[in-house]
This record gives sequence, C-alpha cells and structure tokens, in this order.
Amino acid sequence: FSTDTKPLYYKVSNPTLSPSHLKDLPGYTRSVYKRDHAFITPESHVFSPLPDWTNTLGAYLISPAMGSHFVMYLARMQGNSRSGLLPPNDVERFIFVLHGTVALTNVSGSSHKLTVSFDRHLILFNGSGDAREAAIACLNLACLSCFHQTSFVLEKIWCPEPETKLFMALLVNLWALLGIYWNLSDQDLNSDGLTSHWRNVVDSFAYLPPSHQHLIASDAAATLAIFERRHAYLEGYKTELIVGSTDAQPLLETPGEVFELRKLLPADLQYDFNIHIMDFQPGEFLNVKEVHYNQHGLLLLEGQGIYRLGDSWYPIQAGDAIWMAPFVPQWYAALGKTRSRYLLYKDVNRNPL
Ligand code: UGY
Ligand code: MN
Repeated sequence: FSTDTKPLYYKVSNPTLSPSHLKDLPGYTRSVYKRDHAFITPESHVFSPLPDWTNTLGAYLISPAMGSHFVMYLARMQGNSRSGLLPPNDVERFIFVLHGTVALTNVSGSSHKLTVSFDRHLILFNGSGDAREAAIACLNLACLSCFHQTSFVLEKIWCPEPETKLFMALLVNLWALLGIYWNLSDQDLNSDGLTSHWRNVVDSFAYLPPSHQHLIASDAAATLAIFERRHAYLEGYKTELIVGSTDAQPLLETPGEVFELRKLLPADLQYDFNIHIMDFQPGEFLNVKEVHYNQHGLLLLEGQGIYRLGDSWYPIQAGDAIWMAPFVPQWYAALGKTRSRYLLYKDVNRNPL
C-alpha cells in the first residue's frame, strides 16, 4: 500500500515562509497590526514561558490589549510538560491539538488522550486476490496504525476478485470499529460492494468549563492552540466538559455558501462562544462579504488563499493567524491546489448590549 506520511496540520508548525527569498530579509514581516484587525504570521511569533505551566512556551497571538475579550495563544509543550491546575477564575478554555499527544485529566480523575494523527491516504493493494494475503495486509495495517499511534484514510481497495475485496473491506472496517485510534465516522460501500471509504478521527479538541480544575500533561513535544475568555454566565445554564474530534462533528447547512462547516461546541445557549472549522476547496470563497458584531480569532490550519480584512487583502497560508474586531469587513477566497481549513473563534448567544 502507499501512504503520504505528513501529519495533519503539519504546515501550522512548519509553515512555508514564502516567497522564500523574503524569509531572511532583515526587518521584513508579513504581520500587520491595525485598529480593527491583526494578521500575525509565524516569523513574528515570540514565545516565552507560560505562567503556571512547566516546560511550556507560549505565544499570545490575540489578547485584550488589541481590543478582544478573549485570548488565543499557541502553547508549545516541550516534553515532561504540565499546564497549571487552574486557569484564572471564571475563565473557560478551549484547546485544539496541532501536534503531538497530550493527556487531559480533570478533577474527578477522568482522563482523555488528545492527539492529532498522521492523515495517511491509503490504497490497499491485493494483486493475487488471495484471501489470506488480504488478511495479512489488513493485519499489517492495524499494527502500523497502533505503532505510529496514527490512523489512515482508506481511499481505495484494489483487488481483482470481488469476494476478496469485500472481505478486505469488512476486515478493515472491523479494525476501524475495534481500534482505539480509529473511530468510524463515515462508511460507504458502493453499489457493487467493491470499494470502501472511511475517515478516522484525526484530531482532538477539548472544552473546559469556567473554573474547572484540570491538568494537561505531555511527556513528549506537543503544540496546542488555546482560546480562553471570562465566561459570560447565563442564569440557570451551565456548560460541560467536552472532548471531541473534528471528523466526528456533523456537517452543517450553510445556506447561500459553499464552504463546509462544522461547529466544535454545541449551538446551545449556555456556550458564549463557538469554534467553527471551515473547509474550502481551491477556488471557493465566502459569498457573504461579512460585517458583523461578533469577534473572531482565526488560525489557518491547511491551505492558502487571500483574506480580505477591511480594505486590506492578505495572501495567507497555513500557520497564519488573524484577529478580527467587531464589524471589520471580512472575506476569504481559497487558492492553490489543496483544501483550506481554518479554526475560527466566534462569540455567540449573548446580547451585545
Ligand atoms: O461565521 C462566521 O462569521 C464566518 N463565516 N466568518 C468568517 O469566516 N470570517
Ligand atoms: Mn465572520
């Protein structure tokens, strides 16, 4: 079988500082800071030890000093790292794993492994059509997957004999159901039952309610994108700890738009913000030239394109971050040859008055 071994969201930590001849030009940066927006690119990140954390460096990309009511920062856990036990009072926290694996433990002792895996595109190939060979190929796949603590995107099973192919598809899907790193979210056996397609859980996020004691720990290097804000309480409503993965979230309707939208938090009243994952194919763009009261924090996870903010137009690539103040005109068009995916903070469900 063939695999593409770049981890998912790899480009966020390893951005292409293109055009490359500008990368080392003294004093040059693509970063911009204006009254109603900021565009922050990796060459201007400044990391320093995060207060209350051990062996962790942080770079605040958005903070109230800009006018936001939230912070967005990157936390680089360097190995043998721990978060502080408590974020400040009434602060809620959202973490999204960009690289590596962390353990999240909460007060009651329950523990979750949050990881971002290799997004390997896999084509299973069984030339002879022999069922035993097929079983061995599938077993190899399962071992590889566990060994790399990773998962695969199965694109195609190639096999001359329909029965064997069906057998392989069933085996692979069985592992998908059993495997700890695999979580079947979409399955499609086509009409003649010959091909199988499923996507695995490939990333992880967690929402921690305000003042909720928890610990994030990592033995090896890991990078997180973190959003925090002081929770705007609503009487009679309480938020809950949430752990999840982008692929497990349903695709939502986007009337009048073409991008694919997933929300990582429930659209329920208790939550005063949401995190959207927005996917654009190259050539797709926002139809609405949005101007709205909500604030945004954005991290481009994959791809490249042009972001319009107010009267400025920015070439953007994976790893770039944006602060959008309320009412800044905003628009995006995806370019290049690969999908654009961004992570977007948006305050919701509260009267702006
Ligand atoms: O939901 C939003 O406001 C989103 N569509 N905005 C954006 O992508 N800039
Ligand atoms: Mn918007």
